[in-house]
This record gives sequence, structure tokens and C-alpha cells, in this order.
Amino acid sequence: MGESVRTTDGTGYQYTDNFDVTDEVKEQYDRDGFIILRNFLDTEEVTNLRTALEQDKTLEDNYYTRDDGEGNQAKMANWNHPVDDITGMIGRSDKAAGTMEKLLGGEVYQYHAKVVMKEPFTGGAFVWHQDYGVWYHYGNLFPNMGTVWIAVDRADRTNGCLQILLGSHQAGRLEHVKVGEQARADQERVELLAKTCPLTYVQLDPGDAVIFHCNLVHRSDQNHSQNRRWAYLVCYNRASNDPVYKHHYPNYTPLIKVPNSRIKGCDTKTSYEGKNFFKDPPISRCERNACPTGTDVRRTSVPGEICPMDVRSLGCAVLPGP
Ligand SMILES: O=C(O)CCC(=O)C(=O)O
Repeated sequence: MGESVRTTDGTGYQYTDNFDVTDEVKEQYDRDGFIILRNFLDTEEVTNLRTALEQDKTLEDNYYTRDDGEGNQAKMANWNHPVDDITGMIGRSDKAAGTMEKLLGGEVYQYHAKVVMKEPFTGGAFVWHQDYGVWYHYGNLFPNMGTVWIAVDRADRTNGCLQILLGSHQAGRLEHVKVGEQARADQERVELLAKTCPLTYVQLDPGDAVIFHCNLVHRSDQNHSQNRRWAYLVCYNRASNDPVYKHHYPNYTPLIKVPNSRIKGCDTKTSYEGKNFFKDPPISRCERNACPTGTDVRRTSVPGEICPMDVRSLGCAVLPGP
């Protein structure tokens, strides 16, 4: 990778309820592809979130894994809709959804939320990718999408924190290929980009957040440390960017925003009802071989192009034809 390696230590905005997406914040997001909000969740909020996730039996029942191609498995639980529990209140809060609306320039809805669970010693890696590298294939016509990534535990270089190529979103969408069970951005292009987009380790304390653009190239290492690294991610789509293909993530669903105070005010028990967990079936159950072109949802794409079925193992049968 490139010569210039940075960390986010000492950078970012201290979040308070007075935080606003000023012109300066927006310019930074547009230039770098991300912003960091320290203390995005205060100590009580992140403690409540952590407790809720640790006690949540549905996470245990609904998590799935993705082979990282390096001998470990990335582990995550993934659901679609925000409800009234603490995870939903965070996703619907003014500080998450409201900030995202200002960064993306219009009304947003929750495209999905997930908990990425990097357990001590065994936590899997994520290969270099752009979220839009995959979401594009689901019929999101514009990259008007982004993620609020919240540290539930401290995330640093020792336990596999997020790594980004600063400003790489400006390159637009890259080609992706399958590695292990993940989609990896074109390696040569990533290496070339890394010469000008500094590799940056996003080191965060619990409650800190990084909000990033869907074309920002990112990855994370395996966790070889004794420290767990869990994160809670809420991914948003612009309401105007309603996906044109029906798939496992939702079409536009109005998001009912709530004031930040509701995060502390809500029950710390998480709820299952209405969330619509999406548990990726194992790759062996993918019906991609039945697909006439072996490629994508429309069954018209160029052979060899990355297939959403391959990436997420949806099974062709669940998606409409052309
Ligand atoms: O949390 C991480 O380490 C990376 C997660 C990620 O890149 C993803 O879920 O797409």
C-alpha cells in the first residue's frame, strides 16, 4: 500500500446537540469522503447500546459470516427497518438521520442496519471495497448513499479498525471481484489509488462515529487481539434514489425521525418485530448456476461482471427477471 499511513487520532468534530453540518463540514465530507464525530453517542447512550446488543438473543440467532479469504470469517447481523428499540432510535435520531440528510442533500431512509462483530482472536477481515460497488447492482442508480459507523467497543489498529483511502470516493465506482465470500475492489486500482489517497486507520473510542460516502474505499483487518471490536452501522439511501430492482434491502420506506433525547429515553431491550432481519444464506445455497447468464439480477449483464448473487448469495429465484 502507499507510503503515507495516517490515523484519525486527534481529528474530527466533538459531537454535541449543537453540532450542525456547516459548509465546512460538508466540504470536508465531499473532499475526504468521511467525517468523524467524537462522542456521537455519549457514555450512557453507548453503554445502553452495548448492553442491548450483548443481551440480544436475536443477534445470536441471525448473524451470518463471510469468509474473508484469509482464513477467518467476518461476522455480522443485518436487518432492514428501524423500530422503537435503541438501535432504531439511533438510526432515526436527528444526529444520525438528520446529519445524513444534510450530507446527502435530501430526505433519507434506512437502507439497512447491522452489527459487525469482530470477536477477540478470531474476528474476520473485510477486503478493500466500496459499499456502492455492491449496492449499485441492487438497482440504486445514484451513489447518494452513506453509512454511520458507530464504535460499540474501542476500535484501533490492534483489533481491526476501519481503514479508508482518504478521498477515494472521488474516483467513482470501481470494478469488484469475488474474494472468499466478499466483493473486493479491483486490486490494481486500489493500489494505484493508495498512492494519492492516504491509507488512514480510523481509530475510534466507544460512542465515536465515522460517517462515510458509499464510494469510499475501505477495509479492515482480522482481530488478532484479546479485545472485541463490535460496531453498529446504519446505512442510508436518499429517498429519491429508490432502488429500481427489488432485492433483500428495502425500497423507500419513510423514516420517522426522532429527537436525540429518545435514544436515552427508550427501553434498552432490543426488539425483533418489524426489523426484517436479513440472514444471508450460505454461498452453497445460491442458485446462481440456474441463472442463464450466470451474472446479475437482470440476467443481461456481461459474463464475468460481479454478480450480486455471488456476492450476497441471494438466490436468483427471489429476484424478478428483466
Ligand atoms: O466494520 C468493518 O470492519 C467493516 C464493515 C464493512 O466494510 C461493511 O460492512 O461493508
